[in-house]
Amino acid sequence: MCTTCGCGPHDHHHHHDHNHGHTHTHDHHHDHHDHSHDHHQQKEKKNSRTIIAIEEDILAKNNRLAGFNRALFKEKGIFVLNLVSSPGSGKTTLLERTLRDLSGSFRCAVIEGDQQTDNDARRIAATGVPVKQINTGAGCHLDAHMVMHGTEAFDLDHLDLLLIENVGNLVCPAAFDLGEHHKVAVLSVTEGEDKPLKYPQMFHNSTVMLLNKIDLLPHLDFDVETCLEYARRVSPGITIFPVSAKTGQGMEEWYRWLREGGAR
Ligand SMILES: Nc1nc2c(ncn2[C@@H]2O[C@H](COP(=O)(O)OP(=O)(O)OP(=O)(O)O)[C@@H](O)[C@H]2O)c(=O)[nH]1
Ligand SMILES: [Mg+2]
Repeated sequence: MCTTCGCGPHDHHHHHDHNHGHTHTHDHHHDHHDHSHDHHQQKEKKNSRTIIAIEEDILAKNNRLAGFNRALFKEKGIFVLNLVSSPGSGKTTLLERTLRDLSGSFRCAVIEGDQQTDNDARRIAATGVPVKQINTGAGCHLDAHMVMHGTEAFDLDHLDLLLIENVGNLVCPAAFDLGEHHKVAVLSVTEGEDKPLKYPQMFHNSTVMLLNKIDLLPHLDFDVETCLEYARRVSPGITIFPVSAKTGQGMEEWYRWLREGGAR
């Protein structure tokens, strides 16, 4: 039994099947009596209230555990970033290059979140940096509980920078505080410049946006200025670094932010 979160020894990766759907309980015998219709509507109302209550409960529990994580990171002096993006924007490639360039200066560790496989953890391990893979199964995001137990893999007394790669998904990870200092949104130029407007919560909640794969710009119609304007529209203070994780272009600016941002 974990004294902080109350979970049992085999409960570390339980999945929060938070139900975004609707529970339709149609019986197909269309009854034309108003009574039955009212009853059906009341039932639907009650179901949707239950779903909202469950979601609020999940987020409240998550926020409480994120608070524990934040306090732990503060106590240990660890700077923590949560990388969020759609699948394939280049999070792992960015991490690989960042770690190869900076792990001589900072003591780093990585938590990798994916539904399945340890592919990304193996890529990070090849850089020599300690890494913990978390598989969320059906889950579409990391939560504070998973991260709390994920950090047990590391010697927190000897760590400066913890980088968390979230599950590739531009929606749900925006709602789940992990106790990080900042969310870092990665957007690659192949995804289209309108993504900040279409998924505003993710960009609004992020301190930094890494605009990745700029080496591909000559082959695309992507309008960088329009994209930056959209990002600033939903997140006025956002810091943006156009980068290429492949060629290394623009990475120095990102490293400067990391150094100044708190990774000592
Ligand atoms: N041209 C180019 N390709 C890149 C760049 N960064 C990443 N890629 C490629 O994009 C693909 C996806 O990169 P990953 O780093 O695996 O992306 P990810 O965001 O970690 O993906 P998930 O973990 O599956 O969400 C790979 O084929 C990378 O080689 C870049 O800056 N330029
Ligand atoms: Mg990855």
